[in-house]
Amino acid sequence: MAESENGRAAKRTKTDADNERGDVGELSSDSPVSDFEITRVLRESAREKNIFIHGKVKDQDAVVILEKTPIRQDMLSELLKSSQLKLEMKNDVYSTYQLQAPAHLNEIKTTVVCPATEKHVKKYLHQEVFLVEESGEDYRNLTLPYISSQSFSVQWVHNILEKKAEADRIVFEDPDPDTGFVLLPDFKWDQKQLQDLYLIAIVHRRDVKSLRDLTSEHLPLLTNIRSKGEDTIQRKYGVPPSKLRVYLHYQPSYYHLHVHFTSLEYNAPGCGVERAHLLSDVIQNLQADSSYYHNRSLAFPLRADDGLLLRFKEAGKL
Ligand code: M7G
Repeated sequence: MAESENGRAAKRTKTDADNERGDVGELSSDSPVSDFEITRVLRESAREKNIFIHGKVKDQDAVVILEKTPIRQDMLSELLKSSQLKLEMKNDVYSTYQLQAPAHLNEIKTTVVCPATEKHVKKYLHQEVFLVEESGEDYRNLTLPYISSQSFSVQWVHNILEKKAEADRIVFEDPDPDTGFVLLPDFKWDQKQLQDLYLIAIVHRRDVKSLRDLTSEHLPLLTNIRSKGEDTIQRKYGVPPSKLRVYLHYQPSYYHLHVHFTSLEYNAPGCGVERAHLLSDVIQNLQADSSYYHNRSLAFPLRADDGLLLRFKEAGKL
C-alpha cells in the first residue's frame, strides 16, 4: 500500500500545494492571530480549558480556537525541574502554587478558520439544541435538498485526497478507488499524547455523502476501513482495537464519507449516542438489510438557528 509514499511526498520541492500547507513545525512568520481583532466569545469551557472566539483578521471574518493541551507524562520531570513556583497559599500540609513552565512546555493548541463563513461561526456558537427524528422520506424531501445547497465546503477533504494539503500527516493510504481511503490525524488532535488520540479515515469515493447513502454495496469499503484502520493504529501507536471508538457522525458537518477513530478513553465532542454510530453496528445493520439506512428513522441534534431545524418545523415535524 501507499503508506510509505506519504513520507516521500512530504520531501519533494516546494510547490503551490506546499505553500497552501505552510511550513509545518516552524514558527509562523505570518501570524493570523496577532492581527486578530476580537468581536465576541462564541463559547468557552473552564472544564475543557478551551475558548472559541469570533473576530476579524484584516477585515475577514475568522474563528480562533484556543485550547490548553493535556500535561504529557514524558515531559513531567522536565516540567517539575525547570519551572518556577509561586506560592499562593499554605495551610498545614496543604499548599497551592502557580507553576510557571518554560514556554515549550506551556503551548496552547490554536486552530484558525479564516475566512470563516457564517456557518462556521454558528457551528462554534453555544446554542440550545433539539433532537430531530428524520425518516427516510424526510431525508429525501427535507434534508437532502437543504444539505445540497447549504453544507460546508469539502475542499479541505479534496485537498487531502489530492495531496494538496496535509500530505505529510497521512499515516496510511489504500489507493483503491472503490474501497480505499486515507487515514490521518484529525485536526482536533495535536498527536502529543495518546489519551486523546483522534484520527479520521476519508474515503477516496466522492459519491457517498453520509451514513444515509450506505447500502450493502459499501460493505467492502467499510470493512476495509475498519480492518486497515485498526491495524495501522495498533502498529503505529500501539493502541489495540479494544481501546478504540470507531464511528460515523449523523449528521456530519462535512458530506464526504469519513470515519472517526478515537481513543475509547477520550470523551470526544460528538461521541454521544445522539450523533455517533459505531462502525461495527453500521456494518452489521447493512449485512442484515441493505437498505437499512435508506429507510429507517435516524435521530440527531440540531442547533436552534440551524436552517435544517427550520425546515423540519415548517414541515410540522417538530
Ligand atoms: P464531521 O462528522 O463531518 O463533523 O467530522 P464535526 O466537525 O462536527 O465532527 C469531520 C472531522 O474532520 C472532525 O472531527 C473535524 O475535526 C475534522 N476536520 C475538519 N477539518 C476542516 C479538518 C482539516 O482541515 N484537517 C483535518 N485533518 N481534520 C479536519
